[in-house]
Amino acid sequence: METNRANNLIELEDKFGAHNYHPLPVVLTKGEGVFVWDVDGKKYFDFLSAYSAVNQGHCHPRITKALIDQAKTLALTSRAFYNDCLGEYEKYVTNLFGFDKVLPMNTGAEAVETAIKLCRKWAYEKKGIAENQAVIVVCDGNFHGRTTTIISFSTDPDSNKNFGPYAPGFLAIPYDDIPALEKALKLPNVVGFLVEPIQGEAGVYTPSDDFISKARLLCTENGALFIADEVQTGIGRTGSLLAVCGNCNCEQNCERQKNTYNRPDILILGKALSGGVYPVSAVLADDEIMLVIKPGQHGSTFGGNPIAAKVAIAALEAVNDENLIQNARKLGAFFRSEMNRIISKSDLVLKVRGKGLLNAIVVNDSETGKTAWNLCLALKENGLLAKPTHGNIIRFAPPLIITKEQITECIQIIEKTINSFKK
Ligand code: IF1
Repeated sequence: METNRANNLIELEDKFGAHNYHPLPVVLTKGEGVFVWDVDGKKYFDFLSAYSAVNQGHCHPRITKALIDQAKTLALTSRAFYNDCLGEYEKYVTNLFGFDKVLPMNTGAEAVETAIKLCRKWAYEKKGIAENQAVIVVCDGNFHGRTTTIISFSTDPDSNKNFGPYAPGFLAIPYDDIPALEKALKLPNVVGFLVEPIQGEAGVYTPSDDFISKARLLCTENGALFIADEVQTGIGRTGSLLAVCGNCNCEQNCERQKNTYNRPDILILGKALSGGVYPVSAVLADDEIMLVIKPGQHGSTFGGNPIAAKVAIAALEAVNDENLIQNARKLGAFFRSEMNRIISKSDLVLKVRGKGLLNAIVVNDSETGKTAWNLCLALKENGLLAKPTHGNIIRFAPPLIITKEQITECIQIIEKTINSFKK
């Protein structure tokens, strides 16, 4: 039950803020690791991680130190001048993911827009596609951000209704449908395939095991660019450094070379690239693609700023030094097996699906999602914060630093809430 202070703060947002969200009725004031606290001092497990931006845990000391130290030294130069942080970050991140170059941006949507521009320009200048004729294949149920170009190819009315006219040059096919992709890639002027390795917003749809590897191969065979949107699935979330890595063994310090794993032609990162303390996104590609953009042809005021550079290095080092990939893989499997045990004894929840610590349950609910919403309210009362994605699906995505003891406690909260839930 919200107290006066919480209600007053909710009223302020209602009166003075746009109504572009419908948050769960909880007002947070502090975050640390896997925990957040509301204004009345109640402590919760955060099972959303700011949509996987806080993989390293809230206010990670190493990342916030990098933010504070750099913010007190040199925050923003613009790219009109060089600075002493960007080059080192660019070297670090391109080595880590195995690409020639990185184009630094700020939000995930900006990085997706950058990838679209790179793909189109590469098609016109390297592939000889007639100008303004490029077509990029996308998937039904996609979520890649909220700019007008990106919502132009969304298949979700909530994302695109009444925001037209829509940008041309996109063709949607069913997700996880290799025959449909094979057919689409043979159509004239098709130059790229933009895909989430797991569809997060659509409801944590994990595709067939061979979908990504077959898609990668088909793009190669058809001379189209394989563009992986790892904004939500990347940086350890699915139990690999990248979801496109599939089940390769991240235990060793994998040498991510140019012909290993299902290496995309363009890789899009965001969210946990900063551990949630600062907007940082990135687009990685090899010279043949990246160098089609010449000076003055793309950029942004904050893209590649010194704070972003230092924060991103700290955020990526934390993932590696704290073995968060391995932890996500191990505890994700444990979480799903425990959820399956709970589901087998309940008719409230139909299934659990996901990979690593990106999971979701499908609630036995009408499309309105009322039951899923009320279940999240009950989870909140029991000390765990999660929120329904589309209708009857609840995403469960704790920070990757969560321990076995903590996730066991969360599973107990979820089990108790499901068993005592009255529709
Ligand atoms: C909201 C969803 C998740 C993303 C993928 C690009 C972006 C996102 C795969 C754009 C962003 C965020 C946006 C946020 C809620 C959240 C979300 F529900 F919207 F769809 F995570 F599933 N690619 N996802 O998931 O990155 O510009 O936001 O930095 O808009 O409500 P961004």
